[in-house]
Amino acid sequence: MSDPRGDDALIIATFSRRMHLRLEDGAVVNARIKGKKLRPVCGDRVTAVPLDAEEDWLITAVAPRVNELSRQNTRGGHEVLAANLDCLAVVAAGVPAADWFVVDRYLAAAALMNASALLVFNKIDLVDELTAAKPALCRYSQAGYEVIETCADDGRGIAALRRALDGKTSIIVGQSGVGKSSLINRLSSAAGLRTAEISNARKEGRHTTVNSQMIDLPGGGTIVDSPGVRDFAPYIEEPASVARGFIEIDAAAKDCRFGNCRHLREPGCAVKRAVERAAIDERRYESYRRLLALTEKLTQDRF
Ligand SMILES: Nc1nc2c(ncn2[C@@H]2O[C@H](COP(=O)(O)OP(=O)(O)OP(=O)(O)O)[C@@H](O)[C@H]2O)c(=O)[nH]1
Ligand SMILES: [Mg+2]
Ligand SMILES: [Zn+2]
Repeated sequence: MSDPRGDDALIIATFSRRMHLRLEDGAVVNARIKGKKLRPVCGDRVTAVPLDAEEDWLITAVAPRVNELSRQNTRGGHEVLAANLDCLAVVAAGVPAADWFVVDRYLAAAALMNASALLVFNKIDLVDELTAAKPALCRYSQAGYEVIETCADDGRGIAALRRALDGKTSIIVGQSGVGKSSLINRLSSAAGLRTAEISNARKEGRHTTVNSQMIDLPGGGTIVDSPGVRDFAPYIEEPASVARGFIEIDAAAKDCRFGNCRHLREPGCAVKRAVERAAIDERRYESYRRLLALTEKLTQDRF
């Protein structure tokens, strides 16, 4: 029996305005949302009440969030994708070809929401693509990111991935077709997520996963499978915070002459110096500059 004030429940799947909730007693129920203002996402704690003569429950309130993964949309607004996360597992692969700028922006999103981040390079059975990606992967390790190489087909790297996710609430993100759902199916044999071959002609994913859902991992912890993207930019309120999204740039910035250095053309910029002597990867720096420019543009548009 639920008490009249409503159950404290967890959102474990979202289908537009319809949700799956896990109640305190572990039961999973369907739910819809009261009114138009509430926008619960996977990972949200919500208050829900059962409805008379209906199977659905009604979500009446969303608890304050520890953090949220939000994406910028084109008109300066933003959309929350998931909430209350400990870790973002960013997946790339050789096929479809990795877009490292998208990877960078997910890694930045993790840092800015105070979640840990993990770069997963999947499909290492595609040996030529792995060889081609190695220099890029090394630069991420050197910058201080945890990098795990996996093959969802034969299971290589899955134990390391499991250890990295153990006990945490994580989300798996990345381009369509890189193997996010396949990796979760490997991590949990009960997951049974739908996967599909990428298109032959364009070597792109088919956007097989269309909604976010949370899957419990057998060793503890839980992971949200999310729809693949073509592009992603985190929602960032202040351009000054962009540097915090790039851990090696943030570390170098401590030695800049000016506290408000944007690391572009300022004198005494320790970040530019580090790029010049190749201590910071030039492409990562370019990624920082692109995200800063985008954030500045969108911030201006908001006013
Ligand atoms: N060769 C190879 N293929 C893989 C590997 N992992 C996944 N695949 C294949 O890649 C294709 C896409 O896998 P999915 O798991 O559906 O990819 P996804 O990232 O979930 O894609 P979306 O749901 O569209 O975002 C499928 O045909 C998988 O069998 C791998 O390690 N090696
Ligand atoms: Mg998928
Ligand atoms: Zn600087």
